Amino acid sequence: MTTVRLTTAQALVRFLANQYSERDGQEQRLIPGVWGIFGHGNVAGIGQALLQAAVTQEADLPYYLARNEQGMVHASVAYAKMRDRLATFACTASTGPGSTNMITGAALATTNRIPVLLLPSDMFATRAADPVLQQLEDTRGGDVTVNDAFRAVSKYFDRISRPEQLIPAALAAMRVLTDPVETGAVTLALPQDVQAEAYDWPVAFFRRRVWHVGRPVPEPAAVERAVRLLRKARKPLIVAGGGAVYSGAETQLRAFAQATGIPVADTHAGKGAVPWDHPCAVGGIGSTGSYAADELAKEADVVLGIGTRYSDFTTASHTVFGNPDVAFVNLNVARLDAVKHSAEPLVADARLGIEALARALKGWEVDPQYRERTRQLIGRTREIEDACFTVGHGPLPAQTEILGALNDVLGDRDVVINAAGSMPGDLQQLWRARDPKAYHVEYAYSCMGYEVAAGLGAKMADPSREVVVLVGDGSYLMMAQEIVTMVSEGLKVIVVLVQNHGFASIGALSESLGSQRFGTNYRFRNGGSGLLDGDVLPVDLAANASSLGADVLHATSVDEFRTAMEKAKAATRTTVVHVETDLYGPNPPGHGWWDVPVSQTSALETTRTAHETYAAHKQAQRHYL
Ligand SMILES: Cc1ncc(C[n+]2csc(CCOP(=O)(O)OP(=O)(O)O)c2C)c(N)n1
Ligand SMILES: [Mg+2]
Repeated sequence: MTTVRLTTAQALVRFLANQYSERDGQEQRLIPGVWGIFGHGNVAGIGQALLQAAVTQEADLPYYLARNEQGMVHASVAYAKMRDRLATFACTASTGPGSTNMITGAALATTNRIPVLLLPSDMFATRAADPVLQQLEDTRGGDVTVNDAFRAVSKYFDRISRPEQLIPAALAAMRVLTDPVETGAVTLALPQDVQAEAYDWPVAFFRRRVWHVGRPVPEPAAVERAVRLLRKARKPLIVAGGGAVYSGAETQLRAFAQATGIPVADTHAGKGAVPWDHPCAVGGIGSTGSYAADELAKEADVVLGIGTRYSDFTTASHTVFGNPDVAFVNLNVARLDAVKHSAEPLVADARLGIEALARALKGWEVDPQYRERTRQLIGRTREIEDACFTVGHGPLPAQTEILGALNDVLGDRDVVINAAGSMPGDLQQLWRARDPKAYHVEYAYSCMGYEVAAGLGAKMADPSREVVVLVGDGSYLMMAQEIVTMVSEGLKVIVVLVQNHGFASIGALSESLGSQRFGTNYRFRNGGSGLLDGDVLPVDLAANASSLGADVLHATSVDEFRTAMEKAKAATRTTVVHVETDLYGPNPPGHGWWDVPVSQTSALETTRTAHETYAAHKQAQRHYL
């Protein structure tokens, strides 16, 4: 056996540089680079290996320096989302805090089912110098380290305590990353001494490997059962989720909807699979759904879920599907999702599943009255949307007006990114996407701080697109530092920073739940009340963005915002458009409910009233059995 002597870290770098994914005959690098922040634990291990690769060109694995470890995981996830999960980055971090900073990113990746390879550094395998700086000394056992916290949020976890363990672990990691059912965060914890340890590696470990990303075919009997149910439907409704996008099923879905007349509602991850102005497109569904989608969901007798995990926002906490006899057909590559709501499961790739259904349903379509009903509901929905875009609110504009203007000025291929706050709900109802990559809202983990870092990753994934990060002041304050990385990498992203001095989202939620917006405003503590309801803080986030190296434009009205956006589009550098909006809305009208429990007993009148409302809503909640 031919071997080559390398450290564990050098071997990992060489291995990663030779991994490819392939789907539909198209190959691409599975791990095109490594994000990292060095400290003890990786500086002389993976760090040395990446340097050696760059200097000797023995492996092609570029290194990117992030500013926050959580940020680099978000950037990698955004990259992978843009690439339909066929490529992602590896992320290396130093021992202790550097590594545990990646845990939130890991949870986000796994919750969203998006691949990312994490390489936290770990304590000495030899334990020669224990306890080292940043080491957890656990009385329960000498092998417990902070990296064990990754286990709960990783789809595969391994600790490489001997060099040769890397061989099966690295292969297992690639298997999980490229499996559409299993994918998520994959963690290989790397003890710092093992990273630097030399071993004679079989050369075959480093051969070019192509990981085929499959399109599982539906079982004919399952198609038959699904079609039997669909043929009986008088009021069917499609719920298109992320699976429809990752599978690249948009052409098939559009044609299927057109042919059958089944209206298509979408989740955050599925928006854009069908363009907003398609005659069957009824918009977002659920807690923050559109009027048309939520009305159709109330009546639907058969729901065809395509690539959706039916989160509580999609089902309005199990209330949106109101027909007592509603039945489900779930086309999903994951059996976990396919069987949800007692569905007739169709376990398959979304594209192949839709093609099979289309063949079996050829010639079948909904009644003309149902098409007409859909058309009318869409008409009413347009009026609601247009009213949100033109409320003429003052003196500060309403957020919905800003979103309307943004939608106007952006092109079909431009990507809008968001994750947390009041904007995901508004976007779910109002955003008009034509392209499956144009709407990039992370709403499985809804993680504040995702937005700016994700903008970086999305731009790297497709530099030909304009990437627009929409971020609230709260989210910006949690993590804006990857602006520095955009600047250092010469990447142009537009950041629309929506300043409303607090949490519009949680403030409104708190109020609706009888908790009076407690603790949700960014204000001074009031000497009188002792609450955080004093004056607005003298915070200048525009100056902050400028200090990080971005160009900054200000807007205080919708017209100024349009002008600023035109300038930002014409710019070649990362540009932050700072716009002030009204914390108190108005927001789009709500059509769906969200289950957030209210205190059953309270000394406060507001809470007691809210609990009555809560109890009434709770009545509508059901299991779909
Ligand atoms: C990391 C993280 N912490 C807390 C939350 C809970 N949360 C959801 S939205 C929100 C406030 C967001 O504020 P901002 O970004 O200003 O958006 P706005 O609500 O004002 O639109 C909070 C605290 C979260 N989603 N993520
Ligand atoms: Mg805010």
